Amino acid sequence: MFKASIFGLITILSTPAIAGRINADVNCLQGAEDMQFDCMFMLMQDAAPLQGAEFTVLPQMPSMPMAHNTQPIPAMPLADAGRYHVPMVLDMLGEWALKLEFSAPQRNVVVIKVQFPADVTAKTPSHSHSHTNTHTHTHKD
Ligand SMILES: [Cu+2]
Repeated sequence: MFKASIFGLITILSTPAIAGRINADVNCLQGAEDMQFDCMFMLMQDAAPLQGAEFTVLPQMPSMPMAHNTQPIPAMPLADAGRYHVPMVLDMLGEWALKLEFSAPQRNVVVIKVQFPADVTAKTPSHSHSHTNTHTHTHKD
């Protein structure tokens, strides 16, 4: 028992610093076409802009899980640190959950709910478990 806890402590100390949760803000602007939106994601991790992230965005409608056949859209990094652009074409307005699936800097999933078109800015919910769709979105304007 004693040996086990010492081993555990050593393991924790020798593990490189574990990166914190990714916080995402999104601001979607009306694009040139009616149902086209230009979404700008601002990513933070460990209180710094997250650079070099690789992720896709899958728009889903929580109220109609099977109704929309959407595909993940790759995010393109912008010159500003921690900012990424994702062009999106939706086939319906309403509440969408944008599922960010990260492959770098580590595998991670973050979900942001956005109301199109009424509310074009949204933040990650303030608690974790962001890979589930059970949380509610609170606005912090
Ligand atoms: Cu729908």
